[in-house]
Amino acid sequence: MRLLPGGFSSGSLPLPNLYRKAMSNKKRRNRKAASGSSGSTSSNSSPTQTNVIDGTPENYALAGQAEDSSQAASVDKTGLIAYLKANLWMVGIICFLALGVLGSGLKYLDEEARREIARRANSKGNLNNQLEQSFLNKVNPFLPSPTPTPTPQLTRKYIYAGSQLLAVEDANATAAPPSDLAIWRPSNGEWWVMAGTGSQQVTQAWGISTDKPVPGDYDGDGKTDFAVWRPSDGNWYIINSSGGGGQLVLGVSTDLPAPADYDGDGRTDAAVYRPTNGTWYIQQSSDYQVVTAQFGVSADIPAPADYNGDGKADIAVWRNTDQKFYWKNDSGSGYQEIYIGQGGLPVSADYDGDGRANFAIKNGADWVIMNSALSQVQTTSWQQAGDKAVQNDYDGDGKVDIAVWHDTTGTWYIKNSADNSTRTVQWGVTGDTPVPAYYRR
Ligand SMILES: [Ca+2]
Ligand SMILES: [Ca+2]
Ligand SMILES: [Ca+2]
Ligand SMILES: [Ca+2]
Repeated sequence: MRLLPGGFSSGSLPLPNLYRKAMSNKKRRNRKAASGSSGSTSSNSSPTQTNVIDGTPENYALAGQAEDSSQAASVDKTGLIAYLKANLWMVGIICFLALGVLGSGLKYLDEEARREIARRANSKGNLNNQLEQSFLNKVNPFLPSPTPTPTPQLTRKYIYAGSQLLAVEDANATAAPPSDLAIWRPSNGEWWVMAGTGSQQVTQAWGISTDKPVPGDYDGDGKTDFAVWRPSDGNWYIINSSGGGGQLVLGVSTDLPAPADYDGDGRTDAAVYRPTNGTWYIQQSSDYQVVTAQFGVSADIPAPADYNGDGKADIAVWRNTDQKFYWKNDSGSGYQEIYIGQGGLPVSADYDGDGRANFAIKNGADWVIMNSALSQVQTTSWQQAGDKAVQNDYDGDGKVDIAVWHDTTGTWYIKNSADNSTRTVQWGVTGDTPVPAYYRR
């Protein structure tokens, strides 16, 4: 073994202070045995002795100068491995600190990536995609990816009026809800609305025997409201389907009630036709003003409906002696005569589903319906002459169905416009008044 100046062997070159302090006593003894000029052989090294054995700063410099670089590297590696083996706890701490620094770095990068994605998403007005948010998930394949949120497959439409839910409809199905079968019983003032699929029947006591039922959507929530008009004092009593109720005074005992949405605000307006002077009195729901219009003669029957499809009910009367409808234009003072060619009772409604009511009458068992072009009538015979007309859209196809109610049996006969099939339902008894509408919509 080649001795180095200062008495150290090449196999025991002094390590940097950090390593030196932790060297084992066994190695120190070996080095001392190899040194021929060591001042002490005692194993009980005093601080002074330790300094001598391990060398002074001058010794380190001498040793470094004497060694060639390859030898020094080899010795360093051997010493380092030995040192690491002997100090696993410190290695553990160092590794732990290093991992902590690495983890902090990755976490910072991850958060920065999230912020950047959020900035880009916000600038586009798009929602963040959870899958794209995590930088860690991209660089670390062992982290579980978030389960992708399924794209909602909406098949239903939620229809609101303000905050109130009006209807839930299947977007793929017919949008128009079917009309309810309903009767009003004058003897006790009860309303009976037949149950539909998945719904309960509705009963409501509202009105007295001398009242006249005037159902309509007075609060504009899309559902028909129970309402009666009392001829004796002209009072209208309304239960709003959205809650609460309404009461107003309009009309005298000889008037004929003619409620409809004349101002087109989506709410039914209370209205009467006064045969004695041929005048219409309409309380507009939009401003509560009562507007009047002189249109008709004493024998006329009011037949208001939206004939031109502008969303406003139009004033019109049926004059049986002329076999004509008289239709007041929405604007101006003009009017139009529609000749049907037969006598009967008016049953105007939108039978062809074009959004415009058709002028129509029921003559005995025959339904005589004018087309929207006012060019020709179509006649359909349906059930018996004495039946009451109860036309409405019962099959929900957007077209009003020809239908009658047979008083002696309380039976409804509906001619479904969708497929021309016949629906027969018993609902009500003799003496009831049929009042079909959209109560449960
Ligand atoms: Ca309503
Ligand atoms: Ca209105
Ligand atoms: Ca109109
Ligand atoms: Ca229909």
